[in-house]
Amino acid sequence: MDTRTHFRACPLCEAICGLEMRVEDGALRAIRGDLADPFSRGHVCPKGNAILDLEADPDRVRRPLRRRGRDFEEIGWDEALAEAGERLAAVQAAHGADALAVYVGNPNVHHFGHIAYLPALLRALRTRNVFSASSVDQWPHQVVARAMYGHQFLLPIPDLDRTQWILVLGANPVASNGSLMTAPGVARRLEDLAARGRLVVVDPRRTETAAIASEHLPIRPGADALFLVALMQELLALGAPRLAHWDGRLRGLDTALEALRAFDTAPLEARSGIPRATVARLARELHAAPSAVVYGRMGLSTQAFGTLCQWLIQLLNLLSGNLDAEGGALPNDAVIPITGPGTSRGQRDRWRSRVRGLPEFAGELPVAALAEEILTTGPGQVRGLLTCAGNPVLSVPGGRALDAAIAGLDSYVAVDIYVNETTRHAHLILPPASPLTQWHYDLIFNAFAVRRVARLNAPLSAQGADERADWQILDGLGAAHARASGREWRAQPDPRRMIAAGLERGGSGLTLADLEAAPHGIDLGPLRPNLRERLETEDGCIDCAPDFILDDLARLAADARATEPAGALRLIGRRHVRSNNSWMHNAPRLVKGKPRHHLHMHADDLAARGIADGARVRMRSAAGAIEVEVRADPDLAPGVACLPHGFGHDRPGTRLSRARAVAGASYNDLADPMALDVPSGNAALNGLAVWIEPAHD
Ligand SMILES: Nc1nc2c(c(=O)[nH]1)N[C@H]1C(S)=C(S)[C@@H](COP(=O)(O)OP(=O)(O)OC[C@H]3O[C@@H](n4cnc5c(=O)[nH]c(N)nc54)[C@H](O)[C@@H]3O)O[C@H]1N2
Ligand SMILES: Nc1nc2c(c(=O)[nH]1)N[C@H]1C(S)=C(S)[C@@H](COP(=O)(O)OP(=O)(O)OC[C@H]3O[C@@H](n4cnc5c(=O)[nH]c(N)nc54)[C@H](O)[C@@H]3O)O[C@H]1N2
Ligand code: SF4
Ligand SMILES: [Mo]
Repeated sequence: MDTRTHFRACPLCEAICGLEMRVEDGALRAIRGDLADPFSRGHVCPKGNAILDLEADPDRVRRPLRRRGRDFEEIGWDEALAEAGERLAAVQAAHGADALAVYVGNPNVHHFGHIAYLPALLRALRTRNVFSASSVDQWPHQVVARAMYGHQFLLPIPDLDRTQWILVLGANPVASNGSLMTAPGVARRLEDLAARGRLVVVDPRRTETAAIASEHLPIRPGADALFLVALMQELLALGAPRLAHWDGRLRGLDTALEALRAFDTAPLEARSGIPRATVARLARELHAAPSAVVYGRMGLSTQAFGTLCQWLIQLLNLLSGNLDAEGGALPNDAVIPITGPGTSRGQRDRWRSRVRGLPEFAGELPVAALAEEILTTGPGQVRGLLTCAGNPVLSVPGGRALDAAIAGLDSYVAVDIYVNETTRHAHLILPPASPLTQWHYDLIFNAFAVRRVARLNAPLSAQGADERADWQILDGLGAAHARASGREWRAQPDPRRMIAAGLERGGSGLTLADLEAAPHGIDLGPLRPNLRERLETEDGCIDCAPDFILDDLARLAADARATEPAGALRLIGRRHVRSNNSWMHNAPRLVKGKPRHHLHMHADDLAARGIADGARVRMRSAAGAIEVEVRADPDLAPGVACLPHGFGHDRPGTRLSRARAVAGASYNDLADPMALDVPSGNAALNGLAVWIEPAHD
């Protein structure tokens, strides 16, 4: 038997763990963590192993599919690409450029052949109706980075391995493996941190991360901005801020601090459930720690005050002397830069969505507006769709309406590897070859990592003659669309050449050959201060008081005084280490064992409604209703309900034989597309008011 090992970074989450893959007689047989990867040091999670399932999945689409009635037929690549280009061009010729919408999903960012090739295609399509998973995820981070530091990707990352004190809000890295903080084996890193210093977790649920923390504060959903304003007030009360590093480089600080000092935080305890004295003690700890960092993620970004939360976090890190400081929060100066010349800094409000008038950010509109852009008639109505690695029917608020809207489109082309809840409506599905057959460099996650690292990933095996790589499909689509619309298309270079050009632009001195000689990756050391030199604002200063963010304080003040709707619970999400958004429930390794799609509630809330543990309940919000099984959960505070997103796999016409068995219901059939974090337009998914009662058969 011919046996060999291959080393590659895992493409399934932000942790980018090095994997060791055993290949026997040309077939992938086993996966384990790559002990020689200096960053991940052998870490692997159940999803990494489930690559075996993905590679072997009989449901996976491997040839282009064309709709035929209610089913699909396989067709050849040349025909598929030509027809896809014609369909997209025809919609635009008949109804204008904006009649074509594009939705770009999460896995794009995990494949060089997607992320590096999308910009050229999007430019060629010339539509203003571009949407992505970013506006149900991290837009507040990008909007704040752009407003304060001048570039959407100048994101300070927690210096996790060196900090002495960390306040984690609305993130559960032990389950999610960390986000906007690439840190493979993050649980061990957090345990080490808690042992040498303090790890404080603010989360309505006692999560897996809270369980290893020094302290857990169960907050009421959506109360974080108020909590952070109070924390800032307490920090300011401890004395002058530590700003020597920023001499002459801060604009608007007095304006910001004046607004925050004047803000009425009297409702803090009633609204958040956290006593003022606790906040004052945390401020003293933050002030006294030799190094410290405040970090907030999904639970903060996808709530009604996502932008205020992220702005307050930046200011807390700044004023406690921890911004751009070792052990604090520092941007990663990656060897392939994603900021600086030639990159998109992230403009705001150059155009607005047709129906609701929502401002654009970084060339995209909020995806919460996609369904209405399809369903509302009139000039500029969306009539065609291109999705690339996305499942918006399960991922964006108002999923049911979007499902119906997509079903009625004139043309829908999907670049995807499954016939799922969204792509089942496609006229054409174009499936990329396995990522294991491609060259790959993590453009984004090396740049958001807690250390300076670089890793080039070589193909494990050759792409088949009857397969097309992701980058070839995107390039081919661009060419076919240009041909059909009588325009020019400049073919894109292959990934190796793109990666080499990126390295050269970065000027680190590292070459493709250097990376190729280090198949386990290269460690270039810890994060180092560099934000001050990299600020991209017009005047080179940090803007501490962007108008459109300060304006939102009035909305926060109103929320702090609002009364709870009668009988409502507040719904939040949940991630599990064996799940990955909506698309890995077809992997046997991940879905075996007890079901994980249940609604969780506190036993008192069940009793008050006469609901038995394990029963089916009917849950309703202002936007929709679903039915799902419920479980009592002692880790949830009363008044809070908790449901994972990405389920609801029982719709007809999909090819997901395993996922059907764990159908569950979709969180986003309840989530309200009108509920937004106003300054960014990001969806407010968490903190949704829901009413729950026993389901009647
Ligand atoms: N209620 C609620 N909603 C949420 C969230 C939440 O916490 N709660 N989380 C949000 C977040 S953070 C995100 S990122 C979004 C995710 O939203 P989406 O990106 O829309 O959803 P995914 O489930 O990641 O779907 C990924 C799609 O990519 C396909 N795919 C997988 N690998 C490849 C590949 O290599 N190439 C191609 N072309 N396709 C591939 C899969 O088949 C699937 O269709 O969901 C958001 N929605
Ligand atoms: N296993 C697994 N890993 C994943 C994913 C997955 O689906 N499964 N998805 C990947 C993706 S696309 C992303 S973006 C990352 C996300 O990574 P994380 O941000 O770590 O994601 P979550 O686990 O959703 O953590 C959000 C936390 O916020 C809490 N929360 C909800 N509402 C509030 C609130 O109002 N205030 C506070 N303080 N907390 C609140 C929730 O209880 C939850 O514990 O995970 C990635 N990794
Ligand atoms: S933690 Fe993330 S990168 Fe590491 S093996 Fe699991 S899914 Fe892959
Ligand atoms: Mo995400």
